[in-house]
Amino acid sequence: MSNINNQTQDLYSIELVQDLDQETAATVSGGALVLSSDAGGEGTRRTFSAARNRSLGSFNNIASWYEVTGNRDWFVYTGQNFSGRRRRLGAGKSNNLPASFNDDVESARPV
Ligand SMILES: [Ca+2]
Repeated sequence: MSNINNQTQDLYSIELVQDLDQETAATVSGGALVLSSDAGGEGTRRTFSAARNRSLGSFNNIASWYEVTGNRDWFVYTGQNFSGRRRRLGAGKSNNLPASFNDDVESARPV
């Protein structure tokens, strides 16, 4: 009986470790997307580094400028849950968002 319990625990442990590894790998390889509320990197800045940012929360429809750190491109979307229009932002780049995405980004993820 104690063997069964131990095995069950081991399985949970393995699952947790795998989840952490995937999250960590995505974070490391994906770098981060830095957004700011005003053009030119001014205003309030927020850094997104999760593999899947289904909603930017209080930062929805606010970003006017971006910077992509790390070596992976990012997608930003005008809708939550990666819906609406999509724009690819190049790794290592920073710029004002194009007019059609200005104050209109609600989700983001590394490519
Ligand atoms: Ca703005």
